[in-house]
Amino acid sequence: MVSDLAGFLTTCRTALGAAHVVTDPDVTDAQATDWTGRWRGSTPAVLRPGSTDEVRTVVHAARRHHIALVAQGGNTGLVGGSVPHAGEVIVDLRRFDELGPVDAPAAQVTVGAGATLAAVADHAAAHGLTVGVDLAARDTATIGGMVATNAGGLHVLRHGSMRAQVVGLEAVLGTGDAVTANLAGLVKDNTGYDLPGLLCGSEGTLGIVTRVRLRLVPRPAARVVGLLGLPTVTEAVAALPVLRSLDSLQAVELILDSGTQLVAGHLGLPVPLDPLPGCLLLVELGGAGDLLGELGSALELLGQAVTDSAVADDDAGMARLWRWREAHSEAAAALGLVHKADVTVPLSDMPAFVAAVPARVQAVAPGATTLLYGHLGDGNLHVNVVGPAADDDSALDAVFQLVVDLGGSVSAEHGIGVAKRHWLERQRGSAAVDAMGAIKAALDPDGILNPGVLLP
Ligand code: FAD
Ligand code: 2HG
Ligand code: ZN
Repeated sequence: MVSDLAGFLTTCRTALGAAHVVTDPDVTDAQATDWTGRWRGSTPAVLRPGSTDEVRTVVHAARRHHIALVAQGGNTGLVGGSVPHAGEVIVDLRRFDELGPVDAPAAQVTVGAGATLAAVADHAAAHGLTVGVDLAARDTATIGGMVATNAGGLHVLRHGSMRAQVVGLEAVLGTGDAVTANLAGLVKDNTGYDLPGLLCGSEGTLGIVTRVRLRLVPRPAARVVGLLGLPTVTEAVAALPVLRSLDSLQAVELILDSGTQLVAGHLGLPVPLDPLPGCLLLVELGGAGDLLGELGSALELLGQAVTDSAVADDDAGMARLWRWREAHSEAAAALGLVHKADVTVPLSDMPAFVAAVPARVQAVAPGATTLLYGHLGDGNLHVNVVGPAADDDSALDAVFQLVVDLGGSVSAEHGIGVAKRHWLERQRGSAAVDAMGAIKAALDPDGILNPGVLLP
């Protein structure tokens, strides 16, 4: 099939206005590379539609002229899904940034797919509400991208991942048809297949999300953050029952001494606990009760397992403690090109997994630096490896093999993208992958949406 880029762009210029069809390489090149710099593509154009009708026109024209498209929000995805690997045209959704009125009785809001997480959270805060998912890329990541990746983040143990926040949505499918599903925000609607649920985690391969109806959660009246030092991951996992018993628990995040030292060097700060324990848990409580008292009783119950701790209940102090966890991605990036894995393993295997990963990586990538941290409360660990060349998958493949052997998942939250495509079938089995392929063929019959992403 011969593609007709010139004809396609002419249609787009007429529909979107020439200003919203960007072909200047100074702009397009930046959007063709991902946040990590590992995934680099190229694109002839970035389209910036401003309405659902314009997206429909773009998709219909793409079908007619045989042009492949890549949906893009904040371009903070970490699996290469937002990058045009084979010269696809980028559809940038960031003009969809409208924030609908907060429906306080329903605790819901309808927002454009291009609204950033931070903008939606600020908008909801005026009503004492917030978004149930939070993550460090909040100022740039868009709601559409978070839906498409079914993002997880820091509060999954409290509120679930993005799929649990999505009540309804509007999307333009690969057919060019716009579908709306429960934008009215009905709590109960059992009329057939769950399209919003299907689009969550579809990574732009089935449809382009344009608007989202989000469930909001109460914004905690107050918060307390504790950084607890423990000797090893074994004690950290053993602490989970006590921490989970806390009514106000919002987050339990894991960092290790090696990562803490790296962040200290990166930020130019002394380590937060001295002497530095082998393992640190960042614990956040939120609510209206006696949070310091609650954390204090947990510390008492944990006894000598916690060798040292730092606690803050003021905004600046809590932000300082969170920085030790959230700065891991940027500290790793400062070392060089980072290979990223976001895996789940059964919590009972977590200590052995943490112990085994650096050696597995060294065996195939001698001299590589391995950084481990993550959302311990969800059994989700991030593995960052610096050393191997961009196209060398051997280190992450060794990690993924260990994960699969333990009955875990090769993606806890970032998705499959192009980074883990070759693991999908081993992870899900051929029948499931065939079913996914059938859904893809039905909703994107010409295969023009994010070809090469997610499905093998
Ligand atoms: P993009 O990167 O633009 O796109 C991601 C995928 O979604 C691509 O496949 C793209 O094609 C598709 N897509 C984007 N918009 C749409 C749309 N409107 N319709 C259909 N498809 C679309 N993820 C977590 O889960 N938890 C974390 O804690 C977390 N922390 C992060 C911290 C940092 C510093 C960074 C850089 C990233 C982090 N991420 C995390 C990864 C990332 O998945 C999220 O930031 C976010 O979900 C991506 O949103 P985005 O708008 O940037 O999407
Ligand atoms: C986090 O939890 C994110 O900080 C990013 O999911 C992880 O950069 C990473 O590897
Ligand atoms: Zn994460």
